[in-house]
Amino acid sequence: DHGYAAWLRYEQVTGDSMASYASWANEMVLPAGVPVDGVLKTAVQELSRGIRSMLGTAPTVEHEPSRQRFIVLGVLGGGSLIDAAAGDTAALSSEGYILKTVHERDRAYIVAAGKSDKAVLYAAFHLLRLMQSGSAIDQLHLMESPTYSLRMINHWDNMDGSVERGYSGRSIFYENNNVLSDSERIRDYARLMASVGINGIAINNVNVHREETYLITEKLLPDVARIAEVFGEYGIKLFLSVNYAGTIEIGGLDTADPLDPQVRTWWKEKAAEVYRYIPDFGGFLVKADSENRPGPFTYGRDHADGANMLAEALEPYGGLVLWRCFVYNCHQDWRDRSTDRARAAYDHFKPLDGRFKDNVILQIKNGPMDFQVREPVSPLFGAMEHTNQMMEFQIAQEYTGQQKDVCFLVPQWKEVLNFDTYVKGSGSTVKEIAAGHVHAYTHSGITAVSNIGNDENWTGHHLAQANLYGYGRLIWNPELSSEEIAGEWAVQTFGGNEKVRDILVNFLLESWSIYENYTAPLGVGWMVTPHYHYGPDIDGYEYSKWGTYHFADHKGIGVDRTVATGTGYSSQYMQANSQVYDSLEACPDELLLFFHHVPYTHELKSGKTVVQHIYDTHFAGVERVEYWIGRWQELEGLVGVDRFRHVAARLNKQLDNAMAWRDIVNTYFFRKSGIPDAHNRVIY
Ligand code: BDP
Repeated sequence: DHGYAAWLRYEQVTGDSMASYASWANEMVLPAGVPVDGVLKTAVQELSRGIRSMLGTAPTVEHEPSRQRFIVLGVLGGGSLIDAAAGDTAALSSEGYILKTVHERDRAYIVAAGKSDKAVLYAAFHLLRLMQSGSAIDQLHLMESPTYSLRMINHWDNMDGSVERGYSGRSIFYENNNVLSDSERIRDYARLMASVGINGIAINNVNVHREETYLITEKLLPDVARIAEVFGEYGIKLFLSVNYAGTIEIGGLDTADPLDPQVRTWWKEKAAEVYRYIPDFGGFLVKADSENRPGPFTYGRDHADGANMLAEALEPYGGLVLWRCFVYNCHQDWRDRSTDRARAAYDHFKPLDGRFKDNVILQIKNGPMDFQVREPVSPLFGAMEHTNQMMEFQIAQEYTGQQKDVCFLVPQWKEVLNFDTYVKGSGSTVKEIAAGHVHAYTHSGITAVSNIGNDENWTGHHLAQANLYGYGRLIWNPELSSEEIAGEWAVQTFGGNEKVRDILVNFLLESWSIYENYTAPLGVGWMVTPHYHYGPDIDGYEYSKWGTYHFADHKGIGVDRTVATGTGYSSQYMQANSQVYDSLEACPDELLLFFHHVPYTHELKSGKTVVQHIYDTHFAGVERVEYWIGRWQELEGLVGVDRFRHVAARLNKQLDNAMAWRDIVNTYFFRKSGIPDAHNRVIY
């Protein structure tokens, strides 16, 4: 078993549940007169497939019930059985659904019905999830709508088949500068994504090289349209990253000035062409003026000019521009302490509030730097009342172990979502802002960089599948706890054995903190091998142009981002937060070195000194990896041999990595500070 089915394994059900499920699932009733095509057809197929796999036989599909128990599937308003059961569904969004067990005098049935075909598909997957987890379905009374309207994935896939920051093989979309013709794998991917509610996927890297620039031309659009069709069957819209300088690269013009009429016309014609091939195309994702990518700055224009130019082209078709805010100077002089990369997104975009068209959404990374193991929440999020925004997470574990080390990121994402920005007083959490509840956004939601590739198990490490699953579930419903999500995933992916479940869940829940323990301390970030971002290199980014410094010397460490003596980054937050971050006393330990430069002897809230904290956490991180290696061994025979061995091997790699970090970090700070470990452990 190589993990290809991920969480859609649908293993044969046994025991008591079997008889119960079978009593319902022999017959599927679809309202008469409704054409069963498109996404609705997918819903019927998925439900049949799952049931056949779990119970041995697929349900018969009827228009009129012939049994005493059955499942009814359909769109709300589409038939008497559904409507009688539905009750008041005004609160449901267009992607919302009900799952309800109705008991009448002489018959009973489960209604899985939604506001749209897509919602029916989500209802079907929900029912399958319950059955796969061994939950009772005799008394269902559920109503669900997704919290976010855009629930997206961004692929950083290149047409040569490589994946930027990919840790699980090559692209499933491209090879050798061609779009792959085998759609089977893409379909299986679409199934996985739809099963957790993803409804938009951008299929190419935000760094658009020359080859990918052609994705929006007649040369490649027929191939892209095939992918869009497969996604479309699963209710997923396709998006493309575009090259801001497309007019120059492939358009035969010598400018990409957003105010130039020829440039505007070119993009309008481009949009028309794209929509001819892909009528439900989602829109363009753009990385401009960032890390050497072209952008409007070249022409003395700002990002509102650039984004609006593309938005105008997409507007007639309802298309969106997802404009990234990861804009900073990546050629800065490390000797010059006046530029702070953390400030950049806010400084660039905040003054533009209100200038963007309605079909532009600013896509903002969760932190001000770059997907570190620990960062504060970006102060730009929520700071623009009149501009649509969406959150960008990274499922790919670029800085969090690269799918060699286990790092379950749902707890990190939950912290971000629960962060209160105070932009409109208390309760203005990121969670509510991204949902468009704090400012009345026309469009908003959440996106994340994918962690999949063409490895048999999709994600390299089997346990990294939990991040993909967890991301989808969390952005459907951010009130789910990390534990619930990990538990759902574990049971569906590794079966119902309680010991297996407990070990997996507890390991996943602790894994982020373990990773943080043995890597860069107290929010300072970086300290990674330059370019690769795996493994320790304390000064790797210290004297470089990227704006990524820790400023360690013999007395202390940390970045002073306070108002009085530092870069003033702390003032980008609303006062309730800025006063906490700005104050050495109030700043939370885990972000201390992000905001303050302190002596090694500075005492943390925990009562330890900074340097002792560094020593202790690095020893503890390694010990916990050793502990979990031991626990994993207990699962031999309880999980399939392939997955057992694969995870065991990766855990050994993780241990090597953790030990390297521990030894290098501890030695570095021992040598810098000259302060010995209070417990006299070995520091070289
Ligand atoms: C960084 C990655 C780089 C991406 C960039 C981005 O190292 O590969 O291109 O982010 O988000 O994390 O644009």
